[in-house]
Amino acid sequence: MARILVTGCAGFIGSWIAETLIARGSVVCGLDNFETGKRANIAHLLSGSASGRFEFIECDLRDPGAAARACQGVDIIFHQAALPSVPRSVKDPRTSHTANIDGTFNLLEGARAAGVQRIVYAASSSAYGNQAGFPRVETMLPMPIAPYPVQKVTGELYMQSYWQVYGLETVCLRYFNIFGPRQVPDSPYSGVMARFILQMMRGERPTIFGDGHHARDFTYIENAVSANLLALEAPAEKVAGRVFNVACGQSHTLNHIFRILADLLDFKQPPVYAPPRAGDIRMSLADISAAREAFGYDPQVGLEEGLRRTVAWYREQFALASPQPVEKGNCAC
Ligand code: UD2
Repeated sequence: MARILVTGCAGFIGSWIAETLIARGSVVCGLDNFETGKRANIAHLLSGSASGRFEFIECDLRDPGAAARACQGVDIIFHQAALPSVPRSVKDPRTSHTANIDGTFNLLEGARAAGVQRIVYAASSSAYGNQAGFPRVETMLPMPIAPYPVQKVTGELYMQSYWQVYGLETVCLRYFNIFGPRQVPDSPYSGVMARFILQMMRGERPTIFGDGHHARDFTYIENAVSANLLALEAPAEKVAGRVFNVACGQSHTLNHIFRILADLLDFKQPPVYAPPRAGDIRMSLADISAAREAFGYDPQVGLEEGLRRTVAWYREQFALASPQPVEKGNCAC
């Protein structure tokens, strides 16, 4: 059986990939440094029925020796470890540079030395920048604006180089605003969906940066996980050395997202509008036909269903974190 390494396994997307692989019968080794990942995201993998099929290594890919050791005996890698967020990279480019470029390079070097067969890499749709032309097609030249997309495009170029020079099968998946359960909601760098949901649940007015017409091709997590598993199984001649958009192929404005979430959460107040963030792109919309043709990617969960599931999950977490007092007369005992 292939030995699979998931980097960033305690993060939002990495924990979903690890969990799905284990549910399908794979044995998974997960790696995280907990810089943004959460122990709670892998607690269920470390105990219970999954525990025999999950091994965890706490390490930082900025350490070349640790990266090389993590690759020993590994056949496949899902490289999700990264320090995400455009505004974080604008504020502190060096820290995200070391995590995203040095960490990725160290992993590639470890993988090359260990004879790893394939790496599926978490690339970013922010690579396209603000150039003209929608939907975004993989043949467009990258035009990254902020340090974060520069780092992610660098990772793509390294992935393609290691395929061409060393024959390491690398597949780059450009994620378009993935959202869903487990996305961190309470950091200044949180994704907009998680942030708005938590703020509305707390009765706080969310802030929309810009006029609300900024739009994203928001993609529910299960669609992104399915793209990863399909990219793992696809023949090398279809995917190796290539870049693919992973999205839904529909763009939604922040005003629209605000309205759907306000309905789902029965939130009655208006948003606060603030100036756009430095480094933000205005709009994203993907052409997903390359992934469809190369490995049969077909996103199954649309925006509204994804938001319903996401809101339900945060409601459950919020209720667990702040139990309500039992009202008199409601007690069934
Ligand atoms: C997301 C990813 C990034 C990368 C990129 C690809 C996150 C946190 N970031 O960046 O890693 O993959 O997509 O395109 O998932 N916004 C508000 N109010 C808020 C927070 C955000 O209006 O409180 C706006 C923000 O200005 C932007 C949009 O929402 O216009 C999306 O922001 P984001 O931080 O969720 O994601 P993005 O697109 O910067």
